[in-house]
Amino acid sequence: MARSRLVTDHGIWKYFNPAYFLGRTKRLALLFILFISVSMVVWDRQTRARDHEFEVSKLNKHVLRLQLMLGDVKGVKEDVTVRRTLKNVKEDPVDAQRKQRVKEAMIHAWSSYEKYAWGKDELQPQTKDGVDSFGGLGATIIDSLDTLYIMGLQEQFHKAREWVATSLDFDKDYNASMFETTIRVVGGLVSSYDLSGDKLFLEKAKDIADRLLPAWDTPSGIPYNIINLRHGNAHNPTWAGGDSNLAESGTEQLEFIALSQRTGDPKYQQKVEKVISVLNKNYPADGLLPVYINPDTAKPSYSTITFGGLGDSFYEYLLKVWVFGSKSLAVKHYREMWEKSMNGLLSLVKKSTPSSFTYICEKSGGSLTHKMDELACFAPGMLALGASGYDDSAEAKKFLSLAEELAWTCYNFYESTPTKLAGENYVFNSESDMSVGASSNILRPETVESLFYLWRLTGNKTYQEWGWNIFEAFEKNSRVETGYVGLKDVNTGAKDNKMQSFFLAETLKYLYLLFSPTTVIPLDEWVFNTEAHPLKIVPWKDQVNRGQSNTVQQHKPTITLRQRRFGG
Ligand code: DMJ
Repeated sequence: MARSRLVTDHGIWKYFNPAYFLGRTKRLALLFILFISVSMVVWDRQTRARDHEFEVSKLNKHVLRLQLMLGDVKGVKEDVTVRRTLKNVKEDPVDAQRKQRVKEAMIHAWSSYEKYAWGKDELQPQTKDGVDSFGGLGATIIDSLDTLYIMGLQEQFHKAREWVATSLDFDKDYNASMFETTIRVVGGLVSSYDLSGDKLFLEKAKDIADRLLPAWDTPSGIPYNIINLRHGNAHNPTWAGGDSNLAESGTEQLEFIALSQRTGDPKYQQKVEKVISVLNKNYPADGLLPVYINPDTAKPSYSTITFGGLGDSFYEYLLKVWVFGSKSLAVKHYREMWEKSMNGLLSLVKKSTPSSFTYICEKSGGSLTHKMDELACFAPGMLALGASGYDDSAEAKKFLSLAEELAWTCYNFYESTPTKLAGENYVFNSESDMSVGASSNILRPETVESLFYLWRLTGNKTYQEWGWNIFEAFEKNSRVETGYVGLKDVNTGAKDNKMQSFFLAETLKYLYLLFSPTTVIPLDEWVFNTEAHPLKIVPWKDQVNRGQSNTVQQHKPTITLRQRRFGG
């Protein structure tokens, strides 16, 4: 006690004792002035820090704007690598502005993924974390590589490339979907190789493709749809009753043929081309295959026929391999099969009442179901792309106008809901046109994909307007601070918690290209895989002995759709 008193009464400690100031008014006043001065200095510093932060955030926004502009200049440089120059291309100012807005959306989606889910397959924006929906292969990174490249987002592209170099590991004890892995991972990597010339992407594509190859080792050559990436054992899901699914078994041709062409190793091409020859042996007269096939016998099982989920991209690839094979004799059978299937498609086409919307039915056991998936909205784009290949110009016109009618229907899938975003599928009832069936929207690309093809091939700016309206609806309903989410219900706008990797791979890429000059990824030099990864058309070599002549003979279109080279 005595010691503590001594301490407070002497030295510096006395100033902390209020009793000391009793009767020492001058000192008290001095202390007060000192206190006020210190407070003002502190307050001033805080205000300055706040002002500084505000200035920094303003500058950051400015830097972002400059980066976007710089990206455009770099974009010009990169377009040279895709063998075109934008020199002399006069961009429509509205298109240019819209393109910038889509690019900004990509930056938002990408930076949210970078911040909350880096290395995971997909971002969950609401819970601000990631989820491994595809076995932990960084699906969003691989799916985004070429979009970043095409948009001129170099810094982001290089960071993604570094992740592929240092962290991408396929040696996983994981039962992967060989379809999803092919279209996203093999497709994304080969496309990045084609765009950048960086061998790393090709090596990685080879690594994953080698792990998928045992899936084709079945008695018929029709692949199993699930394969373990480490052990290579393959099977079909039990819910499919042991059968393989049509779309999942017939949507690997572009990626694996491209891989054989680029590596010089025919094994990839052989496996996937065999699937088509096997199916072609008993191809039905109407070219419509049910969605399940027995992998032992290659015989179709009794099941639905559809251009929606489970059927869709099989038909898409018949046409695209024909384009990818430079429309040569070697790929003639793909075109023949596709034309048969398009005649079959005509038998599924109906018109709604009272508004006469054209739609594609499904078929089960000989009878039509008046239901159409949004997934089937890839068909207008496919029909437009294939129309110019008909020898008969009347056929070409017929299929192009069918494409245009279907695109109008698909656009109305969006326009007709309160959020202006499409539901997952629609039912058509007599006298009431269409109504939403499954009401979710998971940021799918098919309609904007078709609008992109129709815009490129017809030059009709209406398709750009429709695409812009859809983009604005995504901005309004799906954009959140931490990325983009789907909707659980397009009627109420209730949000889900997933930013699908195809939103960055496809939806935003097709929207960006919809407002870009047509010299960017021209359709006579590139073919988009079903995940929107562009693959470069290269001279078709006969890597596989198909037992037929392989003379490259260009198929001459009887009508030329507008494949304009310069934007307008
Ligand atoms: C994508 O993975 C591909 O477009 C596939 O062909 C269908 N499903 C999604 C997008 O909806």
